[in-house]
Amino acid sequence: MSDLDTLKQTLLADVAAAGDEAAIEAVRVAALGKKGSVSELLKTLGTMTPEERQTRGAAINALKNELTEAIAARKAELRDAAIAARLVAETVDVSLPVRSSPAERGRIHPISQIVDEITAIFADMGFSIAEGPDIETDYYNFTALNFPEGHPAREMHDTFFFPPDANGERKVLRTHTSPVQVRTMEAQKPPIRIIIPGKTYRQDSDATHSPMFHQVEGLVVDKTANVANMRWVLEEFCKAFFEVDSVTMRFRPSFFPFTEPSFEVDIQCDRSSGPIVKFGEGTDWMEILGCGMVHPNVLRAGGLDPDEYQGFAWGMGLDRIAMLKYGMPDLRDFFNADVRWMNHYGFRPLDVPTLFGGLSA
Ligand code: 2NM
Repeated sequence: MSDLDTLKQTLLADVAAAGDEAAIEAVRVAALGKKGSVSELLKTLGTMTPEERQTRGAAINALKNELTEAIAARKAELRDAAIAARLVAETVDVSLPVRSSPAERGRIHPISQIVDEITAIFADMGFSIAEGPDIETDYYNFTALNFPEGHPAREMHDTFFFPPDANGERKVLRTHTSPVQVRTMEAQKPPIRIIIPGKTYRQDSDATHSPMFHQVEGLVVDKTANVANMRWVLEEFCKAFFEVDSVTMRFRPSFFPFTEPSFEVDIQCDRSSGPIVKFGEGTDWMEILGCGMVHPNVLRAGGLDPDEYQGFAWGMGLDRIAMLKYGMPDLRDFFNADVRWMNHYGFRPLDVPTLFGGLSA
């Protein structure tokens, strides 16, 4: 075999063995580059006799042409293979299910849903929302609300106290949202129609009590507000909230420092059909809220003259109501941040409660 045949065999084997586009380019440079093996042979053409050039020269040129073609063909092959591999790797299976958006997967906590429902009901009656700080002064949480110093009702609330500050003042975690009513009376002229949803705190923890819980309170102040108005507002609220056409309510005399007279309100219900209570009918009574006419001392604390203005107010705990409305057995589950519980009891973010849509539709 001639030296040219041997070189050709070697180079064609290299071409066939090149596994990617970089490898085939390396083969090309080694053979046909400036100092490549075939290029070196081509340089010898000038030193040949005319006879040599016709035989050996032609053979060298044939080798060059054959090799050039082989390299081009292998290059094309490798490029096609690379494209085919990319197409396989980058395939999108359009028949796979789409992952749902965060707005679909997320859930509204039942307490937030209840607040939204209650807000929708009272907004429809012309109330606005008021809010205030969770950390309150002793004055707004107790004194302004007609809890005298040393009054046993201060202990009744099982208050969380902060350590005294530099001035000896001891802040508290508010035990009710009522401080917001006083702050609103100070800031705003009657007529006042507000509801106050928020977190409240008392040292108490079992299946039906959490040290952090939720209230919605309400306040109406004008020149003629009276018990009959209060009764109508609360009845309309209960019908809308429990989604029934009529309710039977019972007002029992009670005591709160901030109202006089004071009442506890029961609603007729039916507990015979399991954990979800039916409201508005049946033979049982369930306490759902406290209310009363705002005490003159509280109006005074709010900067209002009790001989000119009168008001009524009420308060209800949301957590227990949510448990009863949605059939949840243990209050402590509310605040465990367990995603399985949220998926079961939570509400879809885009199902916003409205009165015209039916609250829970
Ligand atoms: C209740 C029951 C009865 C109430 C009173 C006031 C204020 F500040 F206006 F006097 N706010 N909330 C009130 C009255 C709250 O919760 C069971």
